[in-house]
Amino acid sequence: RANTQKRRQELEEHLEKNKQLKVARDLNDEGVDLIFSLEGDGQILFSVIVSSSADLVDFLPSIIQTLDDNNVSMQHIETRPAKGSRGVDVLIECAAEQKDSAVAAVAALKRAHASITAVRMYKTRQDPEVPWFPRHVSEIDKCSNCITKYEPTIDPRHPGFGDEAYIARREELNRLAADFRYGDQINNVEYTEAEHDTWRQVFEKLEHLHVTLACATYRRNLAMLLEEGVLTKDRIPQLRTINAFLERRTGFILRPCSGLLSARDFLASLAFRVFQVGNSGTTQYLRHHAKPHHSPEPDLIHELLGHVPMFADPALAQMSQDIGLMSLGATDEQIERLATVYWFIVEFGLCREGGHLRAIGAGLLSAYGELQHACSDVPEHREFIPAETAVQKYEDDDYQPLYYVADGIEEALGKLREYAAKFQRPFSLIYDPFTRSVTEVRSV
Ligand code: HBI
Ligand code: FE
Repeated sequence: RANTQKRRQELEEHLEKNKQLKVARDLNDEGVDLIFSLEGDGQILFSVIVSSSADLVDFLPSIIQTLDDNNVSMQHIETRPAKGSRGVDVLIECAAEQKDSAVAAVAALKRAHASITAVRMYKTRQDPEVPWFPRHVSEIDKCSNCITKYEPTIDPRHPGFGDEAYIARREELNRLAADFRYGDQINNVEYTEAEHDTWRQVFEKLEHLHVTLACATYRRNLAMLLEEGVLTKDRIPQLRTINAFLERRTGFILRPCSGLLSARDFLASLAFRVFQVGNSGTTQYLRHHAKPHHSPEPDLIHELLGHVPMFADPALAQMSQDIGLMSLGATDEQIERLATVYWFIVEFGLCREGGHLRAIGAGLLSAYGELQHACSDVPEHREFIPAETAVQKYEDDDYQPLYYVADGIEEALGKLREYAAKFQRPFSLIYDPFTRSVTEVRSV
């Protein structure tokens, strides 16, 4: 049966090809140079160059009329003196809803006016504008555009709103991060005793919850981080120390940034296994004890206690990089979708282990209030399906009312790769881990 189906398909393809050849022959018989074969469904864009020996005023109206009669619309028109001989060339960019009307219109152009000497039909180059994207890890220097959201200087929702000392400290740390360039050694930051103390308090509080609510991967990696002395309960670690560990595990490296980045810039760095971390002061976490929501902006506790143990996992690292690679040169709409997938899986994802819900998302693993909420039966839980997750609205100002659940990290990675295969982009990218660069591959 499979064989019959295959033969039928071959036959259909053969017929389809011959039909196109016939179209080409018919047009050539009409004296039209057809530079391509018409194929595919949906709107077709094409260009024609009409050459005439007459004055523009004499034959232009008949061209316009002919296109209109055949349901072809004009999108652009320009004229120039014909090469070598007397007369004019008219270039018209056209759009047709149907292949047949395009063919009929072009054939009719040849007969539209006695003065028309040649008609040539071209495929319009359809290069949509591809936004700039980094090709090498060093170009992440250009991906540090911060967006203004949840600023403690202007936003009363920020726990540090109105706290002068906190705002000054935050500015100081952000300035240090903003000066960072590829290849620089990361500055060590001197934290105050109060900041270390906040770190310890949050660490201890989370530690208890992680026993029952963090996924096995997180617990295993956190144990390793503690055992190797990379993370300690009573001192805030330095990024350099963390990087030495992460680079060995998955090749991910942390790079300081000065706050909340645009989704495009943030995702682009993931393509190179670079994670841009905000390191605003930790002091405000004390206030979170009263209102234990997740932090409104990326801060060290979230980055280091939430993300780092997860980035040490090969499957999660790969999934983050895949999302990053998909984001390079993507449209704004695609960026929005990828940011949403990232949000629901890397930040707020859950998985099932032994019949229980466990957190894999860093936004949950670093926020004891939301961690308990997410794993309780209060919010809605849905199966993680990237294409559906990508278009779900999310809450970034309060607990999520809805969480996505994967069978595990590897299963989530598998689904993401299926989604990636269907992701439309006019080129594909090859990532070279040896040079940390991407190369564009275009099909002609
Ligand atoms: N910027 N520094 C930083 N850290 C994030 O976690 C982050 C960001 N910008 C955008 C963003 N996250 C979200 O839009 C993700 O869903 C992509
Ligand atoms: Fe995060």
